[in-house]
Amino acid sequence: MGAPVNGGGNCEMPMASNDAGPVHRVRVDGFWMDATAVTNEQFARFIKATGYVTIAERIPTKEEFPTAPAENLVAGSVVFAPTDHEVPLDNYFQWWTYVPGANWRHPLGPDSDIKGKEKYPVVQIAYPDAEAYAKWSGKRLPTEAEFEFAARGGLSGKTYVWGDEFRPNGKWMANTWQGKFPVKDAGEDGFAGIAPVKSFPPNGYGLYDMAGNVWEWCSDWYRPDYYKILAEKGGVANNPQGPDSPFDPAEPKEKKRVHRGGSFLCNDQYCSRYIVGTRGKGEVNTGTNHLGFRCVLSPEKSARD
Ligand SMILES: [Ca+2]
Ligand SMILES: [Cu+2]
Repeated sequence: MGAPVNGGGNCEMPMASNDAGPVHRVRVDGFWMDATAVTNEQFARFIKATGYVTIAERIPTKEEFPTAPAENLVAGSVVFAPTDHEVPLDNYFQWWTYVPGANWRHPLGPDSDIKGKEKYPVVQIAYPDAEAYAKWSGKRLPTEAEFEFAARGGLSGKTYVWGDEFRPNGKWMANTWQGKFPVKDAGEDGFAGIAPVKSFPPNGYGLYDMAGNVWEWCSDWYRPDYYKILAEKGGVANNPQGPDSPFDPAEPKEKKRVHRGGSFLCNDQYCSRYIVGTRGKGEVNTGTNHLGFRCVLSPEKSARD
């Protein structure tokens, strides 16, 4: 598990980042996993049944953000916007914006909707939203180790979910970004932006989009040194559940959990974390338009009981 680290890049550099190494051995118990990310249609069923209100739809409170001016306390979420010219890739605020009114029903903001997008992955989902859905469906979110085990689809030590070649026989295997980042997604793989689930071939376990399309929440807290800690213990890590508490030196006050899989924005100029074994991270209450989730189930428990 993990990915070889190539050079001194930080977590936002292309190829594998420092937090993905060293490669270490892991075993996980058997489990079932959703074949696709949770779709808008599935999430809508959960909302209808429970009346659950997602984090992005709730008005942030003064208690949560004591220093924020009252006019900034507006429900919304984070949306990618291409830049109108080439920019240095050193500051992601150039292409990420907090958009009032953005949420799972309006993934890009109030003028967008999900009509006709029933089979697209639900996005603008914060960790507690994903957890609430999982609980309702009698499942749970995968650990990071489970996600990677599943993503590898029975292969071992490969660069990608499907093997070592990015485009075997010229075939696109995942929804990623082509063209100059973050200016224009050329969509050479068939999709500029998000794609419906099952648009690309499944992996060896029959799982779709385990790389690319949308990032997916895992239940582990994020620490960049977690793999180092596991590797130093030696042997085989048995069902690792992640560290006891989160810590990201880049943003030490934020509580982050692991994201896995990379998204339709990933590319080899900035962030190529469609490479299996590489890691992402996100503050637990923050959704984006390229972040979703899927659930898993341990075999001794059956769904919805
Ligand atoms: Ca694409
Ligand atoms: Cu990426």
